Amino acid sequence: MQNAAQTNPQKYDAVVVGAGLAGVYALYKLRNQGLSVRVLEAGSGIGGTWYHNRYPGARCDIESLDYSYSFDNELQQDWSWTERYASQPEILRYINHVADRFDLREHIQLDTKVTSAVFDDATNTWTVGTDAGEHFESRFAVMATGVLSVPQVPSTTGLEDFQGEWYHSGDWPHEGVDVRGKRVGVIGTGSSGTQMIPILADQADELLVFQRTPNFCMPAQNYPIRPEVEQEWKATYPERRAFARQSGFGHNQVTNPKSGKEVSAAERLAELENRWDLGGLYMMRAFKDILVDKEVNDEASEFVRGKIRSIVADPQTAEALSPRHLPIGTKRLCSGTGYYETFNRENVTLVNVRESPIDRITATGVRTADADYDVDVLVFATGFDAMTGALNRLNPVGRDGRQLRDHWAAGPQTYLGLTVSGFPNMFIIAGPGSPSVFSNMVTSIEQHVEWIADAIAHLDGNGFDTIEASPEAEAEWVRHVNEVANKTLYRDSKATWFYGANIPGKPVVFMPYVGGVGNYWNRITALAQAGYTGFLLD
Ligand code: N01
Repeated sequence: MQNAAQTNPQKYDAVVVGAGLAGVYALYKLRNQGLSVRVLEAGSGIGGTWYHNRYPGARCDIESLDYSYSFDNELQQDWSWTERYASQPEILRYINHVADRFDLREHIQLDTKVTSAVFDDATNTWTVGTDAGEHFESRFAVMATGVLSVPQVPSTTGLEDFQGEWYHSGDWPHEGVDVRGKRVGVIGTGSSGTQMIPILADQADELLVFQRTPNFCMPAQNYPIRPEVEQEWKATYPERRAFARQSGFGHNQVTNPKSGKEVSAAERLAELENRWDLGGLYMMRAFKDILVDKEVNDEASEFVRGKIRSIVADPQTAEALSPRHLPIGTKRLCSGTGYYETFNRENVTLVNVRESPIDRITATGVRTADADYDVDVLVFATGFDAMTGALNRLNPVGRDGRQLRDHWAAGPQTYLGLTVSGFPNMFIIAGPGSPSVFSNMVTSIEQHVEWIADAIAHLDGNGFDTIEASPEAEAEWVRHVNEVANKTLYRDSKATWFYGANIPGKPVVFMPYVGGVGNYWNRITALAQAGYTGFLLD
């Protein structure tokens, strides 16, 4: 028998899926434009990534004064960040503050997983269904579903036999995990693993780090924000935000305009030392061609390997921790505190699972090709089904019954990372084909939400019902996204989640747009101003 919610869909102008930084701003913006908006969020709280990723040491790798909304000057003047790089709890407090400050909560429905989204050609409406059997009808569907929101636990056999506790970094228990007196195993040494490993090493009796591929991990150089730094940022926010929007990566880190090849060896070394001291992602701004020229990249890579050798006491461990599989930066650079130093501790062991792969999980721990390692707690810091995972699972159905999963069978096809041909009035925030994960996500989110709000205003102001990417424009954009990536060292670095390579069976296609946040923004703005070039308006 159907209940009332099933028979009587609730009607809104826009349904937004997800209440992370993207969904919250989309709600604010569209509501202020006069639309009725419903945000549907699977979690029991708002915050998206920052709600779920509560592992020890979770922290942003973009400076907090940059990684924050710019849309309201009073907000950015009132809010005070305590640290250079904000911790997960602080960012979560910030998002909740924004929701309260702008009276957004009443429009957000928590504990509601969207299970379907179907476009009706006859009425030009989306019908969005939830796991509770509710239905929502709306003219616009805004997918703020996140790009690193589907945790990936490898299909290692035997996990069901494991008698201890196990967790994924992206789905961490809210009450925390007490590892005192325990033997802990961490599988994975990406951004999540490298952040949590030093803290778990401090808390646990013993820590085993199962590493398949070493990553470059920069010292974050995190510290409390000095009052004069905060004041300076707040006095110059308009210029700083404008700079970020026109920059390569959507933040205020300045890239050295020089090629690594036009300076002397001494100057190159001094610049690399300087970037190491600045910390985190600054290393990738050392030279304008660090991600394009292999020789320049090789020198930076070797510089960091030298740092690893100087920190890690045991030469064999230092070598095992030294990345040699990918040019520096072609997998997201890690930014942590005390990561390499951790391997000098007596209670920490590095297990090289590239040399001796994990065979299976047993009742008591991890079995590799040549040993058994017993653990009480097993942590999967094994990443996400990035960029397409959430949308492919939701699998929206567009015009003529076309399923997104089919349309994306050979890899994500989008126009500008914002829209998909055959899916009218559906927008993706920070989707594949946009700078997204390759940028300060807050800058990219704001750019997308504002573009979407303007597009809706344009439709309404000109008597159109729908906007839809043309198949030709979409194909050309996908070609362009790949063309740009192929001019960089990403071309030869396919073994990363940027390519979907971490998910068995996922098409190996480069997903983000690396043409630069400023260039991208100017392009999508110009296309809109020219009357939405590449779109079909009806
Ligand atoms: O995930 P990852 P993450 N057996 O995919 C290993 C953002 N982020 O959660 O490289 C053994 O990078 C895998 O090994 P390999 C950031 O954009 C940001 O750490 O496939 N190992 C790798 O070491 C980041 O890039 C922040 O050989 C297995 C690790 O697990 C993105 O999220 C913090 C394995 C996964 O690394 C994802 O980062 C956290 C297996 N079967 C996340 N399967 C900050 O802002 C996987 N691995 C700082």
